[in-house]
Amino acid sequence: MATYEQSTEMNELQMQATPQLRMPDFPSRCTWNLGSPPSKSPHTHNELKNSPKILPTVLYKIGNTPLIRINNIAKEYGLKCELLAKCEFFSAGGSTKDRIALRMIEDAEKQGILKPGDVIIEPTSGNTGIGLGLVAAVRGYRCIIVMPEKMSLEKVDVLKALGVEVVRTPNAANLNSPDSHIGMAWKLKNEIPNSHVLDQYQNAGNPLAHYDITAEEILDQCDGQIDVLVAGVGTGGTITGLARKFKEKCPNCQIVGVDPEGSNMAEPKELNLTNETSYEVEGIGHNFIPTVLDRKAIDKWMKTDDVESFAMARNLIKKEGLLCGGSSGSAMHAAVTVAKDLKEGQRCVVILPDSIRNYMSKFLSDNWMAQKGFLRADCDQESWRNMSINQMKLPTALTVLPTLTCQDTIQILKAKSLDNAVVIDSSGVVLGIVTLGNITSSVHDGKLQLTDPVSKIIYKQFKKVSLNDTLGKISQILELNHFVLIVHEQIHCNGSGECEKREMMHGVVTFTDLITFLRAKKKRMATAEENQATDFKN
Ligand code: P1T
Repeated sequence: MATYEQSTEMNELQMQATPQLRMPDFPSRCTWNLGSPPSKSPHTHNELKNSPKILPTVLYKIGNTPLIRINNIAKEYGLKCELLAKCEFFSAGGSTKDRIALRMIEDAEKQGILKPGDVIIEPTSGNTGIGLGLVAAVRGYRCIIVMPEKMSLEKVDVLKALGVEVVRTPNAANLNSPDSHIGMAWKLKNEIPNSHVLDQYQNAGNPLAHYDITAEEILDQCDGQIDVLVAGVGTGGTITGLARKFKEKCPNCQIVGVDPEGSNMAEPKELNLTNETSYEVEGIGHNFIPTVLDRKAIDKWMKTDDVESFAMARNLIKKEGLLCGGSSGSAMHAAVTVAKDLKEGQRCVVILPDSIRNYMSKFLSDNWMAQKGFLRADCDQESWRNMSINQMKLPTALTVLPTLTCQDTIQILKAKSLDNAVVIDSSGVVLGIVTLGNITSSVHDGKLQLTDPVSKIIYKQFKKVSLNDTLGKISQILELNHFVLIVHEQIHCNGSGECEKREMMHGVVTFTDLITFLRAKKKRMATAEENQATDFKN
């Protein structure tokens, strides 16, 4: 059993007596030694408990996450071993950090540090914040979360929904600066009475939550047989807690830490040499060594980059149905590399720390991936995004007045083999668009009469772009708008020599237009490839 010199008294000291900034890379004074008896531990230890049938609060749904076999990806990489994912996104707050949030709060409550009505402040990349916000909501604490700007808006929105106050800090702020997320948290702690920074970077409850519970769950799920464990490293709490327990209970298990390119935590330090200065994957990597990270417990480090991490996270969603986040992709990418050397009957466990919920507007979005240059070059999606609208060769747009009846509009559209018409008022201002499909289905459903004017069924949400804009931009706009109006500028001069710029409508693009164009393009490319292959054979 582990012993940690970084005792509860030390935490109390940190939180109350010395309210100035506590550096997150303060050297660890933990005295954990392999084989030291539980009686020597200065900490309380929690045990795995069976879940009651009716849960008293949502906090009982923290942890106890499933271990799920990875089938299709393992086959794709030709792995002989068993690949298993510890799916932490099934926890109540959606991440592995729920566990440490509960543990740190319960420890502080037991020590009498945290009292009803107190304020919890925490620097975090977001998930610890959501975990703390969840516990704070149930237990009635005020919670302030300090988070670098890099972290997703989805996390901010979840935090706000939990009633948490969110403070954003610049990404580039130096660790020692009061503007960094850690510096700002301690600054706020100094200003706000009865506030506490539980401090995941130094709090012994962080690795202990994983030593006591997560590790025991995995050992139980694997009947004690684990050959390799792979986990991303942020504070290092997860990997340190797991590694220490595994060193005691399955000592042959190799512990692999995953560190993103641009971070400096991996060893040997040559591994960290790179031109990358920043990375988009959230939650892992730092340019300091957190106090709670025990690098001696890690047998091997692997570096991962954004492209391979997000590609693998998308693969986990697409091929295994696991709705995980970006750092899960980093860990799984490292895992499939390490697991290639494992034999049949061996087992590799990978930690998937959080959920896609945190990244809906980020790596789940093709547009975001394309803008960041993360879509692989061999992916057709990237090439079309850079094409200009000009290349779509749009048909001349048909314009109709809002007073035209639905019946007449249907007839005109059919006669001209068009799918939509732009509705303009008598002065030429664009009011919106009507589509053949929407008019006919609305008439069919009885929501509209053939004699009604088309003004009743206009799609009004649109944005303007110029002919030189890209299809990538169009597709992004079409995610939130009914259509895109393509305009070009003209200089109009009247008889008295006064000139003004006027926007002239060139055409419209709907989602259907874009899809039809892309399908046709794909077909043309396939035919060209086939012809090339035939020529080659001949
Ligand atoms: O902190 P650690 O136990 O090393 O877990 C790393 C990690 C991996 N993946 C994601 C998505 C994470 O959010 C984290 C760690 N997160 C924080 C440190 C935080 O404040 O949320």
